[in-house]
Amino acid sequence: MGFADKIKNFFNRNAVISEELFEELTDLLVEGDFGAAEAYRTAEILRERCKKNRPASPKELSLKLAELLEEELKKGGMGTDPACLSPEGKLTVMLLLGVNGVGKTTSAAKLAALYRDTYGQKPILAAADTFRAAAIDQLKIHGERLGIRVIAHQHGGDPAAVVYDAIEAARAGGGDIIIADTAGRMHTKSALVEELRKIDRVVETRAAGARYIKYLVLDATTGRNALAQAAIFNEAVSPEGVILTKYDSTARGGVVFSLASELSLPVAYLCTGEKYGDIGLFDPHSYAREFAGVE
Ligand SMILES: Nc1nc2c(ncn2[C@@H]2O[C@H](COP(=O)(O)OP(=O)(O)OP(=O)(O)O)[C@@H](O)[C@H]2O)c(=O)[nH]1
Ligand SMILES: [Mg+2]
Repeated sequence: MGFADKIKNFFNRNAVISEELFEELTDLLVEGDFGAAEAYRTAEILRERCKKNRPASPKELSLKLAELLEEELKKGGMGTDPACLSPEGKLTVMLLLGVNGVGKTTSAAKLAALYRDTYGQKPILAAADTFRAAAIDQLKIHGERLGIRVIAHQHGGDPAAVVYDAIEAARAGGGDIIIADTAGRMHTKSALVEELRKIDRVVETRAAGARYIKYLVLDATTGRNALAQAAIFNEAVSPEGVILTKYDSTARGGVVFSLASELSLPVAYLCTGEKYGDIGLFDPHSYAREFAGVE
């Protein structure tokens, strides 16, 4: 049984609100990818709140949990519009970072489609993952399917030069938003930081005043491992936010609460499938309710 069904069953029971119930809930939160200390703290706050205002049933308790989790997400900065949506008509440069296979290229294509179709912007995709030969073709195929321009160089080329050309193309009237796919992997942290510094300099000099946003892409199915990746990237490159992918299969999703409480790193977008439309702005209210099994 998946986690979503487990938590639903837990709250759908006909049980009294007892100490055992809180202990069971603590274990369940850990199973849902909460850290142990955080699960304990969450159950403790909930227990305190229930003393003042006793829920009549586990179902009512699930509503209280959802409320508490939503507060925690908002405290961690989630649910505010990402800077890229402010209506200033400035060029936006988005860089997608993350370890192998988390969904960077797919998310770049999804974002491009979203910005064009929902926000009426003209996106340019930049194939700044020049590390892997197939990566460039993969992005080009997305571009062709979507009818969105892709700026690409040869395999092994300089990612900063790709971003440079994408900025030139946008300045020449070809776009409002550049979405750059990167190799983003950490063969070494210093190599990653060095590569990003070069891109930073290109953006600063060629697109001064642009909104420049680094998103860390994390795979929800990797559980607590995603938090470890986030901690490393947070320290090395301070991304503005997270794109959480693959929140559609067996993902348990509790790691998002740790991103909020431990790193204050907001999730900006949630991806729920492989199709272009399977992306949306992260909504703390519905995320917390879904996690707590509230229908
Ligand atoms: N189910 C599901 N699959 C996804 C999602 N996002 C990406 N994928 C799949 O995950 C796999 C890897 O996605 P990519 O976009 O190639 O990942 P990447 O980070 O660019 O990978 P590298 O370039 O190899 O580092 C592909 O099979 C995608 O279809 C999602 O939200 N849900
Ligand atoms: Mg890729």
